[in-house]
Amino acid sequence: MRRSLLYRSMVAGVLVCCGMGCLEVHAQPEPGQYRVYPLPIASPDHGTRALLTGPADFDASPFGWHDTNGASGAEFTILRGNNAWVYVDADANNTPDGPGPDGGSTLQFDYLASPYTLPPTSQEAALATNAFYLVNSFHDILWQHGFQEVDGNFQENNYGRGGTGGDPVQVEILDGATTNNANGSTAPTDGSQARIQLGIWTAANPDRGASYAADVVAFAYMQAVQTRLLGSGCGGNVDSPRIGNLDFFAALVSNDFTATTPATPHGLGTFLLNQPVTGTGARTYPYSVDLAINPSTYLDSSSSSVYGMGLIYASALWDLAWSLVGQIGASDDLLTGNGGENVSLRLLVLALKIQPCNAGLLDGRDAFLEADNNLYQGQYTCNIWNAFARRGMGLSAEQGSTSSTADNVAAFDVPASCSDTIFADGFDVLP
Ligand SMILES: [Ca+2]
Ligand SMILES: [Ca+2]
Ligand SMILES: [Ca+2]
Ligand SMILES: [Ca+2]
Repeated sequence: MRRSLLYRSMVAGVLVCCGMGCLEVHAQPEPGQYRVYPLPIASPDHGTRALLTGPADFDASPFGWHDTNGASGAEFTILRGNNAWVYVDADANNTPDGPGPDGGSTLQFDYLASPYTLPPTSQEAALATNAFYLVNSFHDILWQHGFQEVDGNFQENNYGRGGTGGDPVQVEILDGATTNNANGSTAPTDGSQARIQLGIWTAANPDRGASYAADVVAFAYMQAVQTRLLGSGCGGNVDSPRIGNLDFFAALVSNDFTATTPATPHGLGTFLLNQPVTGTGARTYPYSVDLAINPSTYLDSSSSSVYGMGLIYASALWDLAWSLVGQIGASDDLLTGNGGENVSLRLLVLALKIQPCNAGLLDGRDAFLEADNNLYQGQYTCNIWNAFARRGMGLSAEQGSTSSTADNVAAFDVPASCSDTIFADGFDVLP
C-alpha cells in the first residue's frame, strides 16, 4: 500500500482515439485526504494514524472512491461512492442515522480519534473515515487479486467491465444490532445488496468501535465476498473451511510481513478484545507458524465447531503464506505486489471460486492446488502440500462427510516429490 501518488497516477488510463492517433487519458478524481490507520496496521495498538492522499487504486477504482457515474468528479462528498457507503446505524434499522461527515469539494476527512479515552460515539467521524478507507482498500486489493466485476464484486457502477452493478457495500458502524461482533452478508446473486455491520465492543473501558480494527473489518468484508463466490445454498456445513478463509484474509491484510517473523503470534481482534498485540485473539490460539504457539491440526477435528475447523484451516494457510514469503519474499504492497502475501491471496480468491458447494477442508486444500496449477503452473504445489500436511491435512488424510467432523482422519504425509522442508528458519514440516 506504500506506492507513491506519482506511480499510481501512471498505472491506469483510458485510450482516447482521434484522427491523429490514440492517447492514454487518465481519470482525475479528487485525490481526497483521509486520516486513518494505514494497512497493514491492524489496530491502534499496532501503529499510528497517517493522513493519506489519494489512496484509491486507479485500476480497481478508476474514478476514485466517491464516484458513481463514471465521469471525473465526485458524486458524493460524504463517505459514499462506487464501492461503499459508510454510516452510523445505532438504531439498527439498516438505514443511515444521519449523513455522516462531509469532506467538502476537496474530500478532506481528518477527524479526532481517541480510541483509548473517548467512547466510540464521541469519534464517529474518525471511525467512519477509517471504515471507508478499509472497505474501499479491500475492494481494490481484491480487485487486483481476482475478485472483479465479472466475478460479482460489490460496485454501484461497473464502468462497462461486465458483471452486474448496483451492489456497493452498505457499511453500518456503531451498529446497534451487533454488539461485540461484526458481520458481512449478501445474496449469492451478483447485483444483490451487500451489508457489513460493525458493532461496538465492550471488553475495554471506554468501549471500542470495530472500524479501527482492520482485521475485524476484513473478516466482515470477506464474509460477504465468500457468500458471493460460493454460490447459492453453500456453506452451511460444520466441517468447513469457510471461517478459515475469512480468518486468513483478515490476518493477511493486517500483518506486516517485513516487520514480523513466522513465529510472531497474530491474534485476530486483540484490540477490540482489550488484549495485548501478542494476545490470543478471538480463536483458541493466535496464528503462528510456531507449533508451540499454535498447535492446531486436523487431529482436533472431532472436538471442533465450525470456528475450530476454521482455525485449523487458516493455520495451514498461514504456514503457506509464510513459506511463500520465505521463498519469494514479501512485497509490502497489498495492491500490485508479487510477494508471498500476494501469491497467497490470489490462490485464496481462486480457490473460493473452485471449491465445491459445502466443501470440507481437504476440498479447500485441493482447490488451492488447482488454483496454483491455473495461476502459477503448479510451481507452489509443494509449498501447499507441506503447509497442509504440517497441520494434518496431508496426502493420506480423509475428510469423510463434510457434515461431520467426527469422521476426519489426520495424516501428515506429502507426495514423494514434495519431501523438502518448507521453512528455512528452523520450523520443520512435520510436528
Ligand atoms: Ca463522477
Ligand atoms: Ca444494521
Ligand atoms: Ca456486483
Ligand atoms: Ca468430515
